[in-house]
Amino acid sequence: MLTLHYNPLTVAPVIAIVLEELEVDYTPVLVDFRLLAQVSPEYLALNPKGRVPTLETPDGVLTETGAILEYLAAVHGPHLVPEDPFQAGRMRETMYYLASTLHVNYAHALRGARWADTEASWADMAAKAPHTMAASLAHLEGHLDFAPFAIGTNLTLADPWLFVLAGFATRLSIDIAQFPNLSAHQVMMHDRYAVRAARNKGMIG
Ligand SMILES: N[C@@H](CCC(=O)N[C@@H](CS)C(=O)NCC(=O)O)C(=O)O
Repeated sequence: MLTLHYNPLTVAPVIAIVLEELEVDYTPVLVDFRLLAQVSPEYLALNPKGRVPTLETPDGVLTETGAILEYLAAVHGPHLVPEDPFQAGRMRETMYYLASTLHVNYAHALRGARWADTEASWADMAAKAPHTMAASLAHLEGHLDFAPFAIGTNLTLADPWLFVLAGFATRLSIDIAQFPNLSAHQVMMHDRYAVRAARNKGMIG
């Protein structure tokens, strides 16, 4: 049995969507940030980074969205990784970009205290975040296939991740309509059965 520790307003819904895609049974456990549950001793024992998502598996505990996705694909759904090595490389290129650049750009709007100590610095980072986030989205808009999926004609691990993180744009008052490919991808993913299933369980904020 799998247990997913998540918060609906974060990147964690990516994992819920993939679990729904794969029709794998799992137990969702809400990590309530309002109660600072992510830094409770119980949660830190599971994930010392104090972040979501965390997945408890029969093999042990996994953290990091990309690592969890790769595990789920390897165990339950190899079809979510392109067979062609180059296309698989492009999928991971996208995933690493989402994790290390776009998500970090977004976090500067809300989590300045990770990087600086003064309120002026936080305000400066928050003011810059919509610009760096929009630049990341523009990059993805121009470089992914959208055929109709991010990498080619089949859903891959990159799609739910792209869907969730590009969806954060509106929180920074970025008009996603300026990116027609990303907009169409958002609409397509929003209506997918797995996304609706995760949403119905309250796992997507
Ligand atoms: N690199 C991690 C990032 C995880 C992460 O930063 N999660 C955020 C929410 S999107 C979090 O748990 N933040 C809690 C906090 O900062 O207290 C991943 O991709 O899984």
